[in-house]
Amino acid sequence: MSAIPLPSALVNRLRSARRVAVLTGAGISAESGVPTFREAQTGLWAQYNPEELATPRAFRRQPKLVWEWYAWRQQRIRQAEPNPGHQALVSMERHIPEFTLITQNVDSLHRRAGSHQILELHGNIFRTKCFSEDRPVESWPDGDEIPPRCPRCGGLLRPDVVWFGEMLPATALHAAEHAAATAEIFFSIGTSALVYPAADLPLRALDAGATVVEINPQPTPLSSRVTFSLNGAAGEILPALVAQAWEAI
Ligand code: BV8
Repeated sequence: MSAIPLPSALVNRLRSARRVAVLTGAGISAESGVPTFREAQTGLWAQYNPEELATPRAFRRQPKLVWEWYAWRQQRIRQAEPNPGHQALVSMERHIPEFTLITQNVDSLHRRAGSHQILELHGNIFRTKCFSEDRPVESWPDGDEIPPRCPRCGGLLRPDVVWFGEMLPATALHAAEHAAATAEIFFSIGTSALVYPAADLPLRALDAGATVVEINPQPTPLSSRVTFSLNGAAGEILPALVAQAWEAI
């Protein structure tokens, strides 16, 4: 039995739930060693504000710098492994008839952990697309030019992530909004709840009468609104929640 005291009302509600939606942010990957989006950047990147680099404007002005920032992040993520928080969500998916995992993360760690129903709201750092055509590019000839160029049109290649000021993928966003509006329980895990429209999803769930649970060691603008605010690390709380809901019986 896990040592972490969790509200029995939540454990019982989760055990009998049929429709659950989960929104994750960078915090769920923190215990895998992937720096969160807003924590201090290290080394070469310490002088840059991620919200300024993750924009089309930054790419137009300094394409090489932005491409190299993403290449550095890709390398950090490749060295990371899914952690017990990611794995607990794989277990949860197995126990819940209608389970939707919505992530703001671009790191593929949920997929590597074994989750299936994943909605990537902000794209994926390991996919590349042409900046001019806005179409995916699977491969391109080796060369010294950074960023590399589109083999179809010669435009610059960029990571297939959603930058600030860019629209989210409509299909994923609509599916996420539907999941938020119909969930019995909505989890907001490891996100500062600052970035829209993702941060709107737990509010939609609240408006629809769902039980909303936040898991975060720090308070966020959402904390005062949720049904249960669990202050701690996702890698500790989620395994305890799954154990108490389905393994302790
Ligand atoms: C949009 C991908 C419509 C790239 C990201 C002006 C002009 C245009 C738009 C706006 C504007 N003003 C505001 C907006 C809207 C803007 C926005 O919300 N801005 C905010 C900052 C106010 N949103 C957008 O631009 C979105 N698009 O609105 O389009 C539009 C179009 C045109 C014109 C007008 C409108 C696009 C948003 C997507 C941006 N891309 N990422 C990349 O990764 O490089 S967002 C970025 O922030 C991250 O990737 C992440 O997805 C997102 C949220 O961050 P978090 O995941 O929450 O991470 P963070 O570091 O903030 O927090 C980590 C949390 O974990 C902390 O709370 C910490 O306590 C916790 N934690 C730490 N350890 C643990 C833990 N929790 C649990 N366990 C632990 N162990």
